[in-house]
Amino acid sequence: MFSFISKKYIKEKLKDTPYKIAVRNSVTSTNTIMKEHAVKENCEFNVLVASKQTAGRGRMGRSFYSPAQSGVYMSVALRNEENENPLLITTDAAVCAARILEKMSGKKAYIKWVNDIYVDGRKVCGILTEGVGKYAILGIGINVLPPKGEFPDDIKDRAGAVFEKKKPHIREDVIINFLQEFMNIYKNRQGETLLQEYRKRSMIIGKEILILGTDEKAIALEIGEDYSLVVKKENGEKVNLSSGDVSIKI
Ligand code: BT5
Repeated sequence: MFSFISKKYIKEKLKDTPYKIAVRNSVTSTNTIMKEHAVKENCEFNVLVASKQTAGRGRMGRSFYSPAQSGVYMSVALRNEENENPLLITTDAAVCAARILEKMSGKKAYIKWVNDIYVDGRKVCGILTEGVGKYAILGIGINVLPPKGEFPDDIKDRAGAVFEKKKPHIREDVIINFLQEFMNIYKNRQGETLLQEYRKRSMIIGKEILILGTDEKAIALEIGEDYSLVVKKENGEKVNLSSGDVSIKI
């Protein structure tokens, strides 16, 4: 039976939080809509959740497949603190998503630098943080359940879902757990502790990678203090890759 994400269920469980939650059945992109709001009004801790996106976005103009009855697509508006690196929102959210998905599914969740979560060797979640004026819009898409049919051809070899079978309110519980855990992390910035966990969950350290754009091969050595990826190129040169200008293929 077709079902949309229940706003009532989420609101009851998230009563005593600063979040202001809106739930829609279908939108173009929760990030795009939240960005439009953020230029016009005060929207700290506004959350927009959608059961489906028709124009879900990834980084660098890529798209994020967002079918109904399968995933959770949401955006959270946060203050863009001047003295803080917005990348930390992405990395905090990655640790948070990995924690809750692992807890809920019992399966180990890894982070693929810098913004993807992998379970059973497949990408189950992507994160896109975008700055707009005073706000940073944290967008997160999670493949909670397998899509009807299959994933599209271009991603079917690497996309996966966290759970195999439907359970009542599973998507709502993912949303609730993520938002609760994220607020906890956000309010008690755990700096070093989160970096340690990010490093521990990182799945590309020691592996050969391909730096997209340049097509150079390199070995991923470590996650730096600033969440850059330290790699050793084939010519022996060590470089720090920043998240903005590269993608990595394993
Ligand atoms: C991301 O970008 O993975 C960030 C995705 C963020 C999506 C959320 S949903 C709510 C909010 N509103 C939005 O419009 N976006 C955010 P990137 O690292 O660039 O990865 C994109 C690539 O992942 C694509 O080019 C595909 O190869 C692959 N991909 C697309 N859809 C996928 C899916 N559902 N599951 C796994 N991989 C996918």
